Amino acid sequence: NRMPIPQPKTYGVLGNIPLIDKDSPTLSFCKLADEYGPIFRFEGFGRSVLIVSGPDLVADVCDESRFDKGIGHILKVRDFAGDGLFTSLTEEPNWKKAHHILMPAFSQQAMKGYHGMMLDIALQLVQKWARLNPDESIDVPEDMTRLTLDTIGLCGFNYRFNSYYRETPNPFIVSMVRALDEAMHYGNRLPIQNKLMIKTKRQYERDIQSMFSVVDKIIADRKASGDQGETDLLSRMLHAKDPETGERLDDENIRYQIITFLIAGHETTSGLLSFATYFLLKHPDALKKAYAEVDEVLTDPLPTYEQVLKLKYIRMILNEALRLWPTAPQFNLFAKEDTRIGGKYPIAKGEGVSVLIPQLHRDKGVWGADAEQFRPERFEDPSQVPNYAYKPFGNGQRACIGMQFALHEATLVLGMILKQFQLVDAMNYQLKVKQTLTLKPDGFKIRVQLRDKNN
Ligand code: MNH
Repeated sequence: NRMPIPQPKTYGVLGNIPLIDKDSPTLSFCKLADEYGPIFRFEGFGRSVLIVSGPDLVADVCDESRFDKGIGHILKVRDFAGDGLFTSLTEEPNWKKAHHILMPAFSQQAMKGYHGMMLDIALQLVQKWARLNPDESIDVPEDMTRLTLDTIGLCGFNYRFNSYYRETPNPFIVSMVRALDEAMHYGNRLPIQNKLMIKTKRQYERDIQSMFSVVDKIIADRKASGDQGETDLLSRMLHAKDPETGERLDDENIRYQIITFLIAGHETTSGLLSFATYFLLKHPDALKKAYAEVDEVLTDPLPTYEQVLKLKYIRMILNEALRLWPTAPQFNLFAKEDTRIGGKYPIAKGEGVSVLIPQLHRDKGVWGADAEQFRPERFEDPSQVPNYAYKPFGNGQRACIGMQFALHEATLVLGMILKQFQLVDAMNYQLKVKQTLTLKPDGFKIRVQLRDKNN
């Protein structure tokens, strides 16, 4: 039972590329999956990848004995994230070393240590919103990005981006976003096009140098301060030894990890908070339950670590938002050997696979006929969640290290927002999803009113 793998129509040397909207590749892949099914071949510029979204096929490629993380699609990001956790192959020595050293710093237990710093930044958001005039609206993704960036800056290396005191992003972030954008577009151009884009190339190199100098200074300053504590990620990276090799991370690798946390840690979580807010605005029943929960649990002026853990319904809302709009919507693998996916689709050693998460998360066979509906109750009973068809944080040993961090931060801030504000859909927002590296609701604005006034 060897099955041929379908492939959409090709356009000469361009292969399947013309079928993809450059500004939202993942949604284009989802449309193709509707037409071509749970697995199809996609070709562009001489490369070929299997786009997989059927639950049984995804479960099979998640077998880590036959498949491992691929980085072909993010190779250019290594120009500035080097062999940091996100952009390294599993076999590179620094992956395992950093994985061992950093896992404890991202455990649920470790969140206790970050809670106060997360609260510091969340208060800045809540206070900003509380001081708006009634006719002023909030750009939700922008304010959520301020929050997540400032949070990882403070918890990561005791650095304040102070995004709530700026209209435009910090110069470091401007460089980072521009370099990321260039790294993502680079691979979709012909080599000759890339050669001709001299200005873009110079800007890219300048951006990378300026990121390096900011981060290297943070590391040098910390070393000079003689700190021995383990309050943030940076001090852990400077002092902790890998139990397996007895070695510490070197300064260059620490630089790459810091840049990695900034990239991986802020857009995804801000997208999650933005989508969750969007869904609450459009689902009054869920919003009502969420209000009831925060009123019952958040009884002190400031939420405690333990209270955040009790916000079960808020967590369910976040889980369901990540089901419908997983903000890191694809992850890539390669076959470690010649094998068959799901026992029938042949794949050669070294060939690439991309898991199309939004399509997997909306499979009606697994999630039911109402798979397209926002219904947090799906996550009420953890034993009823089909985990093999729910992969918002990736898979296995290469899954997201920041999951607890993101969920604690997001639960805390969503709880604090709901405790204080009534959300107002002043523009009757119609969802438009925008993709950079991650997904976000584009142009999403709301207004808020203090709840006390209305109760
Ligand atoms: Mn995160 C890997 C999603 C928040 C740091 N993250 C991944 C992967 C997914 C993912 C999917 C797997 C990628 C792959 O296989 O190529 N991450 C998310 C989502 C959120 C998120 C949806 C928020 C919501 N991630 C965070 C935060 C941090 C972080 C917050 C750090 C503070 N993520 C990482 C790192 C990796 C990763 C580091 C790479 C881990 C590894 O391979 O060892």
